[in-house]
Amino acid sequence: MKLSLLIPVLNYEEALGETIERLREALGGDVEILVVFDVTKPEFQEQVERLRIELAERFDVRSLVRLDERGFGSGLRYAAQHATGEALLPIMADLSDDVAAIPTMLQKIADGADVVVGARYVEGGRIVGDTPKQRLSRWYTWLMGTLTTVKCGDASNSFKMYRREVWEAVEPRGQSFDLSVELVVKAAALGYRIDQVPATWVNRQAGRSNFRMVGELWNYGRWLLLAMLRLPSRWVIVAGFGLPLLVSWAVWRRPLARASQRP
Ligand SMILES: Nc1nc2c(ncn2[C@@H]2O[C@H](COP(=O)(O)OP(=O)(O)O)[C@@H](O)[C@H]2O)c(=O)[nH]1
Ligand SMILES: [Mg+2]
Repeated sequence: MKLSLLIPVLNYEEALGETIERLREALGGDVEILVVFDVTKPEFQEQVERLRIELAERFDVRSLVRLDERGFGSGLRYAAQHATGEALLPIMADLSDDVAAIPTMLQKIADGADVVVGARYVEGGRIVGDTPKQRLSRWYTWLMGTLTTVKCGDASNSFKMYRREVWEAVEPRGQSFDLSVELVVKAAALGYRIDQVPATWVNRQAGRSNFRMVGELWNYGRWLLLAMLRLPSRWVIVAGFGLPLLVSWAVWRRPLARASQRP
C-alpha cells in the first residue's frame, strides 16, 4: 500500500533536511514525501526555492509553495489534495514525530484499520520535553475518552495515519492545528475503524512553536462538543437525563410537598 507523508512547513524549518533524511533511511524510496511550504515572509522565498531543488535531487521530495495562505490544517489539506498515496500521514518538520512507529501504522492500515493514531498517552508512548501545552493535550485526550466514545489514546497529536478514503469522506475544513481532532472525531462518527500504536513525541529543539494555546481553545473545544453530541459516553448520557431530573426535583420538591399537605 502506497504511503504519502505530508510535511507542512511555515517559512523555513532548520530541521526539515534531517527530518527527511531520517524518513528516507527508515522507510526507503517507495514512500511519497510531499512538503507544503507556506512562505509568509518574503525574505525566505529564495532560501525555500534553493531548498526545494536540493530536497528534490537528494531525496526525491515533491514540494508545493503557497505565498498567500497559511495554517497548519489548510496546509495539510492542500498537501492531501496533491498526494497520490492510498494512506496519508502528516509529519512535523521539527523532528518531533516517531519515525520508527510508521511501518507498524502502515501495517495496521493494510490489515483493515481506517485511522491509526500515533498515541503518546498509552502504555509505551511518551513525550520528551513536557510543557504546559503537552499537559493540556493529555487532559484533552482524557476528556475525549471520558465524555465521548471516540477510541483514541491521543486526540490532539497530528501524527495519525489515514486511509485516503477516510480523509475524502470526512472532507475536513480545519484551518489550524485542530484539523487532527476534526479528522478523528468525524471518522469515528462515520463509523470508521480507529486503531492506535504507542508513539514518542519529542518537543522541538530549535526555533519557536507556532501553536497559540489561547487562540486554539475554541478550535479544540468545538470538536469535543461535537463528539459529545454525536458520540456521547454513558457519563454524558446519564448526566444529560439525570441532571434535568435532579434540578426539577430540587425546584418542585417543596411546592409539591406544600400542595399535598393542603386540606
Ligand atoms: N504549511 C504550514 N506549516 C505550518 C504552519 N504552522 C506550523 N507549521 C508547521 O507544522 C509543524 C508543527 O508546527 P510547530 O510550530 O512545531 O507546532 P507544535 O509542534 O505544535 O509546537 C512544523 O513543521 C511547522 O513548520 C502553517 O501555517 N503552514
Ligand atoms: Mg513542533
